[in-house]
Parts: sequence; structure tokens; C-alpha cells
Amino acid sequence: MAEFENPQDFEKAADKYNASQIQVLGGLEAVRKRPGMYIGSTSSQGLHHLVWEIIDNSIDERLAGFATKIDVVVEADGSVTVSDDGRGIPVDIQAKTGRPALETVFTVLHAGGKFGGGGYKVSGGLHGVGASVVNALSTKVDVTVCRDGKKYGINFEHGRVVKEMHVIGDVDESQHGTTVHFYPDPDIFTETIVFDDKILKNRIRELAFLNRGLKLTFTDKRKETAETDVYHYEGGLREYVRFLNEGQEVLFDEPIFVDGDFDGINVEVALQYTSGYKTTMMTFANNIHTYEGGMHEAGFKTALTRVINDYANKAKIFKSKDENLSGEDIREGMTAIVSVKHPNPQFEGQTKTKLGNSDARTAVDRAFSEAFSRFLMENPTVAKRIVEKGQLAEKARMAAKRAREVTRKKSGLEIANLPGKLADNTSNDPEISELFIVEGDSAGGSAKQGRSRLTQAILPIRGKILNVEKASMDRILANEEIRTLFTALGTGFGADFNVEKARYHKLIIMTDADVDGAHIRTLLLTLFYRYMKPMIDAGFVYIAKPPLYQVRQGKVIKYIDTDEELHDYMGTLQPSPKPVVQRYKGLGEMSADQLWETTMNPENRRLDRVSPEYAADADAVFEMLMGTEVGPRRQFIQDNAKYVENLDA
Ligand code: TTJ
Repeated sequence: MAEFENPQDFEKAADKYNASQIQVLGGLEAVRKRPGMYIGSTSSQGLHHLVWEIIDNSIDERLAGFATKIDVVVEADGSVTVSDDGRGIPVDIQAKTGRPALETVFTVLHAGGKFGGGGYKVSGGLHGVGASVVNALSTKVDVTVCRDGKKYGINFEHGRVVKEMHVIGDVDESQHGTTVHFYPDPDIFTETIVFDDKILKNRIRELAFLNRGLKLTFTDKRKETAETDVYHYEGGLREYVRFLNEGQEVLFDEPIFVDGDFDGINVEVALQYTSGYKTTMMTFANNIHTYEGGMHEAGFKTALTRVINDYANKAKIFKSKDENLSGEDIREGMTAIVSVKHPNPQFEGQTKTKLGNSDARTAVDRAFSEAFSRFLMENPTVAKRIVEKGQLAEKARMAAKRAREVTRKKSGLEIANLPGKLADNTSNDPEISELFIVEGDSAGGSAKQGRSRLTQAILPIRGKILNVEKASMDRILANEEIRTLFTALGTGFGADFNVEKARYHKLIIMTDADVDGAHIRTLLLTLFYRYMKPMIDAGFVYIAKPPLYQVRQGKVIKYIDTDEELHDYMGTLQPSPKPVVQRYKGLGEMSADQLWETTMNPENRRLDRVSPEYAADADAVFEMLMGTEVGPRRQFIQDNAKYVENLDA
């Protein structure tokens, strides 16, 4: 208690005290009546919010440049203690209320953070409502403060002072800090008052990453063997990014790190690329995870996109501005953390996790683009890799877009809308319907003539186009025949793919028995494997096996696949009438009748059903082909023609 020189002063102070106390009780009563308004909810989340509220005060003390260590303890009885080594909450009597600041912090709503002289504060949204809210929602709060060589104590129950601020004893002058021990009120937190160590640890770790050099510890004394976890990262955000990318392949080892001040706003960014597709971007404002993004995020995104495109143009990786990449493509595979500390953060949005300050956008843009463009210029190899990653992402995105367009076109599709290339069969029963994908227009023509119209549909594929476009899947999807194929199939595409909608239960690839034929087949199998896997899994995909030879002796016709078989067969024939051997160079050489007899007629034909493993092999071969230059690719196809053929075996 303060001492007063004359009774009048005391009375004045007492009046003030009474007045403020009524206000206080009213305020805290409001918190107890509508806790959700102050801490979001009274669920487990709200319960943990109490801890965040208390820790935030210590973090503020850290941001002010004083605390170096914060300890969080879950006591054996389930209560929580938070302590720091900051300056300690002031204990002097405030003129306005006549009460010690230490008391006011816990008894007056929104008193939190009033004592600091400027600096960053965790205040906004649901955060920073202050220690008084925690007090209002706790059965018991015990606080000790060490400063100026003394240890002070104050005790509360249900938000009310039960023991006024008092000196507990003397301590060393060098000792300073604040300790708050609180018991959540079970009448408020009716769902649970059990703290979850995982939730606590995660946030504590996050705070450690966000406040480089700050030492945080967590101890769970509810456990028989209570251990203390120490969270302390000298690398800060850099280590956060590394942590997030752990176990993933990265394009460069050391994350890019930026730390700069603009207009009184501190900006930190750490960034690293993985070779994967996942984008992880987290933004924080005054240590609050801004899930909804906001101005700092906008500033980062535009700066990143602009700097990379500028670099790629200047470094002549792009020949013109047409090649500029979109932000989305540039961010693929990126892990980035943006953290700003703002003197007056405005939190907006549904969950008050969107930073509204437009000066934060400018600050992040300035701080990041300067440092990032320097980084790119100093690390051209890494820079090139990042640009190429973006280009790859763009390609994939275009392919996906085309795929979606195919789907869109197909929905509400009538067979009447099918492009002219397809010669559909007349039956609507998928079980008896077959779709032949035929290499070449001439073979396609024969197949159309020779087919059984009821059950067999024909889609000619121009091999040339496929050969030209073989290297990229997005081009394949742009291919008219392939689009027609998906349209005809009626299954939808990608995520919408539904094998039950397949209009044909046999999808038969009919290509020549040569290298080009094998290649086209590989391309098709790859396409099926990636985009129609359920068709393969259902056993709906087949390969037609046209024979290599025809041997005719009088009226007897025999079709033969291999030289060896031909040799053996010839040995069994009488010399007269003279057997005539015809070698088919390709499907196109067969007449409509021959094609029907040898390759399409269910009575005679041989079909290989494509197994998933088989298609996977084709896919792997295709992958190999993708990466190589034209020359080596041709060589590869020739060298491996056997292997590709062997896929048939
Ligand atoms: C404010 O400015 C003057 C010197 O003291 C500053 C202050 O209040 N520091 C401070 C508060 N450090 N730690 C706290 C604090 C710590 C906990 C665990 C709980 C609360 C409510 C405050």
C-alpha cells in the first residue's frame, strides 16, 4: 500500500479506488458473462488462449528489448505458470487510480501494454486483451515481480484482489522479471481445463522461431518424469524454414533471409525452394499468425513475382516479357515465412488474422525486393533453378487447365457433339462396346470399313502429331484426337474421373508393330496411366496385336507374329499349292477385311490386357524420354525399341 502524507490525500485516493474498483468489477463481470467475446470460445481453444494472453506480455517485453527468456510450466495440478526475465511489471502507484500498476494490469480491462513507452505490442484481434481477462476467467492468480532489489507479490481469486500488493522480500539488484501462476476457472471452461502439451509446445516453438535468440522453455510437471524442452533458435525464421523443409530436397541449402526496417516496421522474410510442388507460405504480424494474410503478404507476393521476372528478363533467361511467370507458378515448391513487427497493427477479417496496414505492404516489398534481387544476382545458378522451376509449374498448370477444359466440354456432352474423327459404335451398352485407337488415317479408314458397327468404335490417331509433340504432356492434352478420346470415353477427367461412366469397357490400342508404333503406344499408355488409371485398374485397356505375316495357301490363311513361327509353320506346309507369304509393314497395308480378320474380329484376334504394372513401366520409359534432347531421344527409342516391344510380352 502507498503511504499518504495527510488523510485528505488518502481519502481522495480511496474515492478513486472505490470508483475504479466498481468499474473493474463491472468490466471483469462482463468478461465472465461473455468470455467468448474476449477469448474466442470457452472450448479447449479458449483455454489455451489464456496461456497465449499471458505469454504475449512477456513477448512484448522481449520486443521492447528486455526479456531474454520465457518459461512455461504446466504444474502438477494442471495450473500454468509463465515467467520471464524482463523488467518486471511496474509496481508504482498510479496517480489516476491510486492503485499499483501491477494490480491494474490484472484488474482493469484493456490495461495490458499501457506501460510500455512505444515499441511493438502484440495487440489486436483476440490477442492482447490482456492479463485482466485471464484473471477474470481464473479461480486464482498469483503474481510475483522482481525489480529494484525487491520481490513483490499480489494475489487474486475470481478476478478480485485477495491479497494486495506486498513485498515478499529482498532480492539481488540484478534479478528482475515477472511470474504469473493461474488456475483456469472450471465454471467457465466447462468443456475441459486440461492443457494439451502438444498445442502449447507448438506455439512456444513457433514463438521461438519468430523471435530469434529468445529462449523459451516448456515443462510439463503433470508427467512423472518432467523434462524441460528448450526452444531457442539463433537462426530464427531461417531455422523455421529449414524445419518445415526437413526431409525434402531443396534447390539451395541456405534459406534466403532478409531482415530490414522501413518506416518503423520491422520485416523479416526467410525463403527456400524445394523441388516439390507444395507451397508453404506463412505470414505473421507481431507474432500473430495471420492466417488470412493481408498487406504484408500482398507486398511479399508482388515483390517476389516482380523480382524473379525482372531477373529472368535481365539475365536473358526470358527472351521477351511474354515469358513472364505468374505469381502462382513462381511460388510452387516455395517455403516462405514473412514476419512483420508493426507499432500499430490493424487486424481485420473473419478471424481477425488479416493485417490491414497498407504501410506493411510497402515495407515488405521494399525490404524484400532489394535483398532478394541482390541474392539472385549473386547466385545465378540458384536463380536459374528457381526460374526454371516456375516455368515447369506453368507448363503443368496449363496442362491441368486444358484437362479441365476437356472435362467441361464433355459435361452435358451428347454423342452428336463428338468431333468427326470418331466413328462411334451403335450400341449404348458399355460392356459390349470397344473403342479402337488406331495409328494412322489409312489404318483408321480400313478399321472403320472392316469393323463391327454395333460394338466397335474407331478413333484414328495421327502418329505424326504425336511424334512431334511427344515431349510434353500438356501438348498431348492439346492434341485434338486425344481430346476426342476423352470426350468419347465419357469418364470425365482428373479429379472428376469416374470409370463407371466409361462408354466402352474395352479401350484397344492398335498401332503398328514397329518402333514408331511402339512409341505411340508408350505415349498412349503414359497418358492412360496418368489420366485414366482407373480404366487400367478395371482391366479396360488392351493392346491389339496385329500379325507380322500372312501365309496363304489356296484358301487357307494363317497369320503369324514372328520369324521363328513363320519358319516353323512353313516347314509344316505341302509344297503345292505354292504358299504365299505377305509381310505387313503396317496396319495401313492391310485391307479392311484383313484388318478385321487379323486384329479386330473377336474370334481370331489377340488382345493383351494392360496391367497397372505394365502401364507404369511405359510411364517410366516415357519419363526417360522426356528429359533428353531430340538426338539422344531418338537414339534411346532405337536402342530401347526392344524394351518397348518387351512391354508387350
Ligand atoms: C512495461 O514497461 C515498464 C517496465 O515493465 C514493462 C512490463 O510490463 N514488462 C513485463 C510485463 N514483463 N513481463 C510482463 C508480464 C509477464 C507475464 C508472464 C504476465 C504479464 C501479465 C506481464
